Amino acid sequence: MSPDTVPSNYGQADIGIVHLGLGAFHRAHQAVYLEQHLARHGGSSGWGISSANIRSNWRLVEQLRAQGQRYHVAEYTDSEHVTLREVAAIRETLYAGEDGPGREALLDRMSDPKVRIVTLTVTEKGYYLSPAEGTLMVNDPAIIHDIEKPESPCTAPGMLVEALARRHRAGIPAFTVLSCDNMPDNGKRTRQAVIDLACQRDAALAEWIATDVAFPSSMVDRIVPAMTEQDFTRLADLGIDDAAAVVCEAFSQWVVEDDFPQGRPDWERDGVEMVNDVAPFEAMKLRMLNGSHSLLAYLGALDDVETVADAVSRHDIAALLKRYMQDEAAPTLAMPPGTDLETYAERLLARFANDSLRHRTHQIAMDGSQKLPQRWLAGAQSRLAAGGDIACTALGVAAWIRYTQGRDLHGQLHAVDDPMAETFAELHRRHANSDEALVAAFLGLEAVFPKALALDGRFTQPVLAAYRSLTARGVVATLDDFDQLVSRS
Ligand code: CS2
Repeated sequence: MSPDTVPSNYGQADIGIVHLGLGAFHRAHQAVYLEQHLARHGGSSGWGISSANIRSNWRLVEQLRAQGQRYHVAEYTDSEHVTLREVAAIRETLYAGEDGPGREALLDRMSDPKVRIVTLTVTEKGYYLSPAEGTLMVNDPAIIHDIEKPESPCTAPGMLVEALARRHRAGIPAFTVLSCDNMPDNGKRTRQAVIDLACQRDAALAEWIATDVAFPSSMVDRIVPAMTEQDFTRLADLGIDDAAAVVCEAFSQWVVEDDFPQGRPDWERDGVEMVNDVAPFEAMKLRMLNGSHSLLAYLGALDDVETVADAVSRHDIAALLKRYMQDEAAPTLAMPPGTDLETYAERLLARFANDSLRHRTHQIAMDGSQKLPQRWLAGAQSRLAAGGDIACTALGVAAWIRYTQGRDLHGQLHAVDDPMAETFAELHRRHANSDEALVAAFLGLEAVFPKALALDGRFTQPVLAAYRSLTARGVVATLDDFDQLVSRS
């Protein structure tokens, strides 16, 4: 295979954006949009990026420095077509994970008047918001730390508050905060986290943030699996020796609420959709794409299915995803005219089937406590309010409960990567002898399940029936008899 190559060869760009969360997603999504922007402006637009990790992965920060802040993104349409892009939009990388110069360097950068936007991909749990209520978890040890030592924060909300406090003191206008994480109303949620934290420190600062800082929302979409040895070998075959490289799909979408009082790049010229209201796009992506992802991830992981492509190659799982999207997700969405959800669903299944990507079901299955509310539960509530069916969602919830046991349906052990993993283990220990008590205990987790849903028999009964079927008969038989299971529960 000979790839299409896109080298990076513009002049040194000034830094105008700070990004928190230098993961694979950021490198393959936002940085690529900015790469195109900077290439168009010959590097002179002032919107280069400084990217920081605040809690983990200092190695990547060092790696990028060692290779002159350049890396490759391999965009696979399918196994025959790949575009190899060189990216130099990330002008600086910082690690602020421990006390010391890294944290100060990041806060200095965030306080620089030339920085006018701070973006984030810190995953759902990085906001320290209760998943069900969306308020700041003031009893979390990391947040307690940031309340007690606000000048040396260790969380993303803490960094934002401290940097804004420094700007406020110095009379520098606030930056705009743009969340790029998979949460509904991610701008409003980020605002809530930052203002809740600032309130603990200084009411006047909180007031200034509430009036002066814009927190636009955005919907981000590109499938960017964690890199595997196999990916690095494939890249080596294409002549690329790059420890910071990322492999992803060719598809990419970014819809951004256009609220940048301090200015922004002319992103619309690079395919970013700048809109007044992101909410319908967020809901569509979260419930259709991410909701399907979680559904196939829990069922697949329980049945020893390694990747997303392997899962959708199974007729039973593909049929379930179609049914979920058509009957349970799409009817809950109110989209602007011209949006065709049927075509969107078909394209999602085609994207999932891209077997050039080794997107592991266990990767998607992590952090379920943070993901379920926006992917499934909000939709299920609106479906039930309309008298609709939620059988596929109930099956997903049952699979998630079973997954949190840390053992698949064939007896193989797996890690349960979730901030609530200890609580889950305790519930499994305590209710090992009763499916009914176990399911009730999980649905009673107020941090995850809205009370009204946990008390609604139209939800709890199908979850219990699906749980029993999965554990007694496995995934294949449960899906084979799915219609019967639905009519019985
Ligand atoms: C996935 C997402 O890991 C997950 O939970 O559902 O990372 C998904 O691949 C992206 O949101 C696609 O845009």
